[in-house]
Amino acid sequence: MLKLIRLLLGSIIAILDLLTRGSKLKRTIDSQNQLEEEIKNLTIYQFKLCPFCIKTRRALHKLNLPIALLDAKNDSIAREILLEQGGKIKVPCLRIENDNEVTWMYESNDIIKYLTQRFA
Ligand SMILES: N[C@@H](CCC(=O)N[C@@H](CS)C(=O)NCC(=O)O)C(=O)O
Repeated sequence: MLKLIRLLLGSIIAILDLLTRGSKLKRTIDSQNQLEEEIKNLTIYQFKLCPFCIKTRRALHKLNLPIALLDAKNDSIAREILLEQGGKIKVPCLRIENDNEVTWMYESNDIIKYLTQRFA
């Protein structure tokens, strides 16, 4: 029953999000291309209907950041990697790869703040 309510609420939030999304941040073709190179070492582990993930995807849309998204509910490999390397199954989680170092950032507010500071 709780699962059904979550599914229903998640679906309503996802539809409202799609209907109320504003416009994307506009960049020149060159700066968008450069940014797309920079975001290649970023990945977001998420669930489709999690409200915190929807909030994060909304920020990605606004910032025009086509970061790779992995479905940690249905993709068993992504789920296992999140658990083993990130440390827990909690979404959204941003994986940041810098040279030889990998950081797993949990908490939607922290993720949005980090992306906004870096790319807005
Ligand atoms: N405060 C966290 C809350 C994240 C959260 O509670 N995510 C839920 C999904 S909505 C989760 O990962 N639950 C673990 C699970 O379902 O296994 C945030 O803002 O990111």
